[in-house]
Amino acid sequence: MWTSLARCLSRRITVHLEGPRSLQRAVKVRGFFPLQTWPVPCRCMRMGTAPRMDGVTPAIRQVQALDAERYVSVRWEDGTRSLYPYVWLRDNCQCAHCFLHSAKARKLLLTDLDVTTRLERVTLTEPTKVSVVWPDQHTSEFHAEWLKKRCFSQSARQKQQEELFLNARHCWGSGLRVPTASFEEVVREDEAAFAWLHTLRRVGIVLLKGAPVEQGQVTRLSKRIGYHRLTFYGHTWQVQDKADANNVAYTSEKLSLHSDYPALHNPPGVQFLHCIKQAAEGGESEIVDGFHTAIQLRKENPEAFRLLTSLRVDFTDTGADYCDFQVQSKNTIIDVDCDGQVVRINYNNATRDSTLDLPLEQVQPFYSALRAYVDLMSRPENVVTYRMEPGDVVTFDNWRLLHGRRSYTSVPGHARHLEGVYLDWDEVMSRLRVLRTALNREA
Ligand code: OGA
Ligand code: NM2
Ligand code: ZN
Ligand code: ZN
Repeated sequence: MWTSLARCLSRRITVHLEGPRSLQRAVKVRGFFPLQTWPVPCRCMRMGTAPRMDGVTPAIRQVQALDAERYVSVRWEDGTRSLYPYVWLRDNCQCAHCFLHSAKARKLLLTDLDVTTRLERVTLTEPTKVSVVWPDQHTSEFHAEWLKKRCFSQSARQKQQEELFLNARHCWGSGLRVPTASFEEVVREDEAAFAWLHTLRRVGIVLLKGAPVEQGQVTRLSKRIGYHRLTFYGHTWQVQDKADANNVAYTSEKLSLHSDYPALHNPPGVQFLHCIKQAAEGGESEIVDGFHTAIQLRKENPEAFRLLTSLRVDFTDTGADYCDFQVQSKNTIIDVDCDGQVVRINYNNATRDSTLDLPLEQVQPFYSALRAYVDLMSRPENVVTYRMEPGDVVTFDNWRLLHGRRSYTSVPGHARHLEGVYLDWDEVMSRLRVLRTALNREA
């Protein structure tokens, strides 16, 4: 069952990048998501270009040194051209003197790099091999495939970056049917693990079913990636109604939509939550696509978006757990990168500090902006509600999703219990790439 899901997931994504019409065809064929529940592509996606190199080494027709610009020009068999700066070629010489192949790392020191180097000659020694002789007679060889991948054109760079980081996202609203997979298959099978992580990246959430109903499962799952992220709440943490709770999560109260741990300057990228025991009544989960709703806010209320992306808010977390702690951070509610893309949401109303380091006249506008975003994300069309059952492990993007839980009734002898663990995206993406390479799969 999972194998077909895995095929379905990767096909779905490849097809999606080709455009919405073929997307609809794929949905009908596979039926994984009913059409209305498909994550709706929207402006907040960074569109990637789908096809990767087909494994056939591209051939070169001609190479030429452009001395005025200090570029090597590579004319490909299909008539297109790529330009490579001399300095970059010299810096990236692949010979054993300049590059340590066992570490796939540069040996050449920057202080030994002539950043205005000239070249003596460039020749095409084979249809797929370029040789450069430098003025000091040092020789570098570059393969066509290696060069093609590193072409400096805007479209080639975009394609390479999408392949490396999978930043294109499927946005969704209340119509999302939460992607589901088998816990045991993900732990045991590479194909299943790849599909899981790929969907976790693209959609932001995957619900794994059928985990043993005992502690230790989120640790097993984090070992599948590599290692977890330790915080002051411990290696793993138990979400239960506790006396003298050191966090509002450890009560039976409602948790409004939040991301975990904005009190850290680098909040955990990924979270796994395993339901060991569900409440007799209440305790349902709610999720929202924080990126999708932030883009909606930018459109509907640009001033609120501007304030939430520019004003830094204080967060605080004090207590004792793994050890005693007094954590303080300053984060914008919505983080954007230098291109203006939304990259992280930092919001937990419980840990937002009463210290608010803003000029007096910016306080009221900040509250109005925050309220506008919270009201927008809470609209029924943006919220997905589900109920975790024992054996479910929800895995989600803590930089993107806001999540909440309804209050629950604590019945003695039937205490609700979830076990959680944090990871970071670097480690999760690393595992995704390793699996992709091992399975020889497309982005
Ligand atoms: C939390 C949390 C969800 C739940 O502990 O931060 O979001 O369902 N818990 O209890
Ligand atoms: N827990 C669940 O931001 C937060 O305080 C999130 C973290 C206690 C580890 C809750
Ligand atoms: Zn060299
Ligand atoms: Zn939480």
